[in-house]
Amino acid sequence: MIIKRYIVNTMNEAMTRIRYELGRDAVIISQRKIRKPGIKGFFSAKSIEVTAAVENEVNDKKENTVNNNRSNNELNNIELNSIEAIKKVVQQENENISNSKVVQKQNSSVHKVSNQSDNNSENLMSEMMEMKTMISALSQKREPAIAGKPMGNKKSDIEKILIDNDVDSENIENIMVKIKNDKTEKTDFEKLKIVLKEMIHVIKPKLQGRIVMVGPTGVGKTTTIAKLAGRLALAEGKKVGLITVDTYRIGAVEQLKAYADIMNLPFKVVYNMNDMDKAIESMSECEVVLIDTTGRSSKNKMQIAELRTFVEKADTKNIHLVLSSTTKNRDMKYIIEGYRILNYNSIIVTKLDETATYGSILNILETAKIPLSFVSIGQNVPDDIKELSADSIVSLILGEDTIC
Ligand SMILES: Nc1nc2c(ncn2[C@@H]2O[C@H](COP(=O)(O)OP(=O)(O)OP(=O)(O)O)[C@@H](O)[C@H]2O)c(=O)[nH]1
Ligand SMILES: [Mg+2]
Repeated sequence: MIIKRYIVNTMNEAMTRIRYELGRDAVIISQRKIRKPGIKGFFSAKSIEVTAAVENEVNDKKENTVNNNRSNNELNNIELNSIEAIKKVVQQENENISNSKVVQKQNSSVHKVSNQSDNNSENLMSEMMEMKTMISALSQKREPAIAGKPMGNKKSDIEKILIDNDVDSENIENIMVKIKNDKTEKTDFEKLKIVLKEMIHVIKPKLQGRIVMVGPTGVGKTTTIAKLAGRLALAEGKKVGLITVDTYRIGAVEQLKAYADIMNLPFKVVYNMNDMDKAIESMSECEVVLIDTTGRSSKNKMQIAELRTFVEKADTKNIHLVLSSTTKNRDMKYIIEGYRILNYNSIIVTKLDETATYGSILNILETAKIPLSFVSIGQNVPDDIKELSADSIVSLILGEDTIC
C-alpha cells in the first residue's frame, strides 16, 4: 500500500493530484486544515493536509480484472480486501492525529476517489459534495471565536484587551507584529502602550479664519459648531460668525440660528454659490467663521461632489470630518474614504459618552491617517468638547480610563 500526504489549498487540487499520482483507486484517509509554520503562517490562509492511500496489489488486480473481464463477485472481494487494508491505515492515522497536541483531530473517513465503472464522475461529484459539506460543518464547529483565527490558537492577554475594547482585527494584527518586533526588555503591555501612542496622531488646530464641519447625518456637526462658537466667543472673547449651507434638512437652519441668537453672533444662510461668496464677505470682520454643512451619505457620490463645491468656496485648510464613535467599523471605513474628496485635514470623534469602549478612535485614525482635533463627549453646549492627548487616548483604548 502507498500512503501519501499532500499539502494543498483546495480539495479540488488534492483530488487532481491524488488521481494523477496514485490513480483512480486511491482513497482519501483524512483531511484537516493546517497553518504553515512560523509567523507568516499565523497570518496567512490555512492549507489542507490530505492523506491518501492506494493498494498496489489491488490496483494491479483491478487492472487485470478489467482486462480479463472477471465476474462481479471477484471485483467485490477485491474491493473488500482493499477497504480492510485502508481501515487499518485509517486506524493508524486516527491514532497519530489524537497523539498530536498541536493540531486538533478533525475527522477520519474513507472516501473512494472513484470506482472503475462508467459512473465514475457522478460518484466523484457526490463524494466531493459530501466531503465539502463535512469540511464546512467541521470548520464552523472549530472556528466560532474570531474570524480567521482557529480556536486552538489561544489569544494572548494583549490581544484580549484589544478585542475587548473593539480594536478591529486588522489593527490588532499590526499591533501584535510591532510588539513582536520590539526586542527591548519591556513587558508586552509597556510595548503595547508605546505602539498605540505611535499610532495615535492628535493636532491642536488653529481656530482661526474659516472652519468647516463635514460628515454624515446626525453625527453632531451643528452641535460641535455651537460648542466651538461658545468656547471661542464666550470664553475667549473672539469675534465669531456662523454660516450654514444646510438648507436641505427641515429645521437645520433654525437649529444653528437658535445658537447664533443665544450667543448674539452674526449668522448667514447659504442657498447657492453666490450666497457663499456674499456670506463669507459679510463676515470679513470675524476672526473665526464656523461653516456648517448638510449631513450626507458617503455612498451618494453626487451629493458629496455638490458639497465639495461649497467647501472649496470656503477656501480653507481647516476642514473637520465629524464622525460618531457609535458608527459600525465597516461603515466608518466607507465614510472616511467617501469623504476624502473634500480634503478634510482633521477628525472630530463625537458621542464618546455613548460608548463603553474606545477602540473606534484608533480604528478611525488608522483608516483615515488624518490627526484627531477634538472629541465630543455629550450634548451640552459649549462644555462637552475636549482636546485629548495621545496618552489619554491610549488610556481610554486600554480601558484604563473612561469618559463618563
Ligand atoms: N450623546 C451625545 N450626543 C451628541 C453629541 N454630539 C451631538 N449629539 C446629539 O446628536 C444629535 C445630532 O446632532 P447634530 O449636531 O444635529 O448632528 P448633525 O451632524 O448636525 O446632523 P445633520 O445636520 O442632520 O447631519 C443631537 O441630538 C445632538 O444633541 C455627543 O457628543 N454625545
Ligand atoms: Mg446639522
